[in-house]
Amino acid sequence: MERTFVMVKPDGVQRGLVGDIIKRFEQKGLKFVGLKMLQITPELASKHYGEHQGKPFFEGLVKFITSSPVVAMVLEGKDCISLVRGMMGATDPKKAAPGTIRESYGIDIGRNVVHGSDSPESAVREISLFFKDEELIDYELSLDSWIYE
Ligand code: D4T
Repeated sequence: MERTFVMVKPDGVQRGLVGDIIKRFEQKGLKFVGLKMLQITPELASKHYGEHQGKPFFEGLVKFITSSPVVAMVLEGKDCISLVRGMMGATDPKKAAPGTIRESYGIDIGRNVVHGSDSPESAVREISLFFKDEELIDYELSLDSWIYE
């Protein structure tokens, strides 16, 4: 089983999309092992988006991500990093496949509603940036045998 970090960004929270987005992951069969709302500080934003430092959109990205609360979560499931990336769709909502979260809810690349880790290394890094160990809960889902063969 793999874990990934997912976040409903400020636009998703402001637009009342949290429930719909969480519902998609629940209905897919992914397990929530951590879930919370928080206000991202500029310091946390710079760490999270460190790879984009120096790019033209960096300043706007930090301003946006710190502008209002986000909902952060850790999901667990088989191949869930690529599974969640697929469910979110391409970074630019205009290029996202039909039915994906970003295609369904977004228009501009800088307001693309959700974030999900893009690799196992990013997942480990992002989970530890946003969650303490004690905030992640290990438990069995009784439905697992109806989701996995
Ligand atoms: P995140 O990290 O938000 O899940 O997005 P992606 O992993 O899909 O895409 P990314 O890291 O390349 O971009 C991070 C973040 O920056 C915004 N962005 C990106 C932007 O506003 N303008 C741009 O030109 C790009 C490339 C959108 C997502």
